[in-house]
Amino acid sequence: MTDITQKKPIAAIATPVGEGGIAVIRVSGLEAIATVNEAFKGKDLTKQDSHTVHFGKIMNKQNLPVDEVLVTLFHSPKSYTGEETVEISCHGGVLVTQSVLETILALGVRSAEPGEFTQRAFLNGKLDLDQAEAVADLIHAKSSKAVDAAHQQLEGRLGEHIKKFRQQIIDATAMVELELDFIEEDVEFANKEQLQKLLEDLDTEIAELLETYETGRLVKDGVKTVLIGRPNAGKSTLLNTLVGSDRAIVTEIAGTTRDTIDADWSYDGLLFKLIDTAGLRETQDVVEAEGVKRSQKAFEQADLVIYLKDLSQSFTDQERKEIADFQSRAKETPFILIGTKADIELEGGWRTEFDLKISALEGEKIKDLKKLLKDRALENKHYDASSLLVTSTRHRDALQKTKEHVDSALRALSQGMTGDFLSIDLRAALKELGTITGEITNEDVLDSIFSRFCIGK
Ligand SMILES: Nc1nc2c(ncn2[C@@H]2O[C@H](COP(=O)(O)OP(=O)(O)OP(=O)(O)O)[C@@H](O)[C@H]2O)c(=O)[nH]1
Ligand SMILES: [Mg+2]
Repeated sequence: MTDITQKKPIAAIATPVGEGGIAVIRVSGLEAIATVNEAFKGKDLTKQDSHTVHFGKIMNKQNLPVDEVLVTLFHSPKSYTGEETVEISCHGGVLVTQSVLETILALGVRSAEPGEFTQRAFLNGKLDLDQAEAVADLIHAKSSKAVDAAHQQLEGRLGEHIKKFRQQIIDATAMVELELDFIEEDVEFANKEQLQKLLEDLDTEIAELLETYETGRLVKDGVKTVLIGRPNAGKSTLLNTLVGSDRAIVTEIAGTTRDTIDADWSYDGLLFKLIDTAGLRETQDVVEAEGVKRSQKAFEQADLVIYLKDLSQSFTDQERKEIADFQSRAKETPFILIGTKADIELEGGWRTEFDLKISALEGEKIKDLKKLLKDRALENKHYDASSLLVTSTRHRDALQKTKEHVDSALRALSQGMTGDFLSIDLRAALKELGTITGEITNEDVLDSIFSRFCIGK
């Protein structure tokens, strides 16, 4: 662990703003305990052990009580930030909490920026950068699978992989450098095959980790699922059925939905971001035409498309063409063809294969549809709860660049280039890996990462 640097103390309310049983104000930094002690009426906090809790009152400058509180003390380095830390639990009213915070700020403590506690934890070596990012992911997680993925990262599972990759590169570098030492004596590259195998294995392992990103992204951000079809097909009805409330307006008038409507829906731990759209048709109505445009745009960003066909109406040429279009693009965007209004289905068979025929009105096959959505969303993507997923584009980009450098080293090796060429590639690969865990970083990256946090974390 790096040495702990205690910076000037910062403070913030760590619990959500609003009325609650209790609220917590966190103070961290140099002499945080002595500073809070100035406003604390109770035991002398500077004489208490780490990880102890004390009852007392916070008093303002006029020596009037602000609130009765419990303070928890953490001595450096045994705290979240690594610094000396005090957590003040006060009554959970908006005004009370604010007054306690202001009393602490009046002692010369600065208001914390978003994520500043976690940033200090990172700078003090308490967390790797990818773990700090996992803290933000955990806070923002909207489904149980997203929570699982963030936990994996927080436990350091990604960091372990990165450390292993680093070691492999260091081993490769050692082999290359051995060759460099002997170059004047014209020694053959004795370990060429061994080096090649090492780099090839590394290349495969990075590629395997990279492959998890597609699933990781869906798990973390949710599956963008677009409901598409002709006016009156029953899109809004299905959206309402899935989310279990009247989120979208449903009428028998074709062209009811004008704008796209978003709703979050979770199934079996996976978040779906459902998007209901305006029915696809040629129209003179400017508002509806704009809606149709938006439907098409929603489709372009979709992870999954559900095309709904009203089974009480025979196919139009336009519908056949649309379905064929979606089917031809199904490789890039998974596509489900659903027949709706099965309760009033036309007599006579269909030449088209439906994935399912449902009736939202009678609740028929809705369970099967939910399961189908999940299966299709994660189809061809390996997922099991214990597997590590790359969920951030920042990590994916760095892994991709690492792989490019390893590829380039492999090419140099096969072309019989000298060791110094390989060294350049290997050093560049190491550098990329270092950006994931935060050994190598710059302020812009840190700012953008920690600005995602809430104040008080
Ligand atoms: N019988 C029957 N009627 C349904 C079913 N699902 C929807 N409907 C009816 O079909 C009509 C149109 O439903 P909507 O959900 O508004 O259709 P939409 O696809 O959103 O239509 P637009 O917004 O106009 O594009 C309404 O009168 C619904 O009550 C069903 O399963 N069975
Ligand atoms: Mg609608």
